[in-house]
Amino acid sequence: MALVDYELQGDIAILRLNRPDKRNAMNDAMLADLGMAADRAAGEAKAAVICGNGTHFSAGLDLLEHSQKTVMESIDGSRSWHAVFSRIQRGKIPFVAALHGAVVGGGLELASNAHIRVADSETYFAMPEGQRGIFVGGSGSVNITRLMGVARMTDLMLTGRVLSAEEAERCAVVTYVTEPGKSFDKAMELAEKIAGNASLSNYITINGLQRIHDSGYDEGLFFESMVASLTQNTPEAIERLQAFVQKKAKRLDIPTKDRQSEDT
Ligand code: 1HE
Repeated sequence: MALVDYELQGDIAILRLNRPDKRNAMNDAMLADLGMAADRAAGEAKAAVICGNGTHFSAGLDLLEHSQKTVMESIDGSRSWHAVFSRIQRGKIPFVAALHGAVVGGGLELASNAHIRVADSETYFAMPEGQRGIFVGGSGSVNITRLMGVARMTDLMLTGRVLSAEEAERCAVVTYVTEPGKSFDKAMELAEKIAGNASLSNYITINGLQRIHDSGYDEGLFFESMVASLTQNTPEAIERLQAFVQKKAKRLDIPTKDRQSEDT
């Protein structure tokens, strides 16, 4: 049985962590399945949703398997998490994480490598590494810290504090909170929208934005100009720009109640 279920629905790949009896704790076999599923999605989908089967998104690293590893095996393990998660974060297509239940330790590290995170209102988040006597190894010190900042990450890691979905939204760990049980539907809705964008725009957004943010001010602006001109000169961009000029483009989804009509 695959530890990550894979399904293609139209342009959207759906990756479901599939070890619900162990709360989707990530062991080496599941990580390998996740890598294969991410590669398959990159080859045939325009966007992906990652979620968890059962009552929780993920309880993080499989602590039983981890407790049997030598120092060198742990280093290898951590580097494998980095390699697989990079194929998600810096791959070809955007990933939306649909979160529910526990999003803990390595589960939050995985979610932090998606490009958008949606949680239902009962989701909770924690980094219990300190309590377990370990440190993050799945890119959390970089990627979760990028989302919430060093001060909050330090707090979570030192105190084991559990954040609610509402608190997670306030510190930008998630950008959408839904009713209980609805995070997957919302994630699919977002993935459909994303899949409708020009694929090069999506590619540059997921591969360029964070790199620009990490670079110096001047380098960032220069890189921005280069990728902007590269993007706008593709046939897909030219066609979309023409559609706008000819008033054939879809309008913005402005959230007003009295909007009369939606253009096609
Ligand atoms: C596990 C794991 C796991 C559950 N590794 N087996 N992560 C943690 O420290 C979180 C540990 N887990 C929990 O706190 C709880 O399981 C939950 C709050 C997530 C869910 O509670 P609950 O009541 O729904 O489930 P449970 O009864 O605690 O667990 C069900 C089974 O899953 C049980 O196995 P069973 O054989 O006794 O049925 C648990 O042992 C098993 N299970 N979580 C292994 N994590 C790359 S570095 C990342 C570092 C980290 O991720 S540190 C944080 C690790």
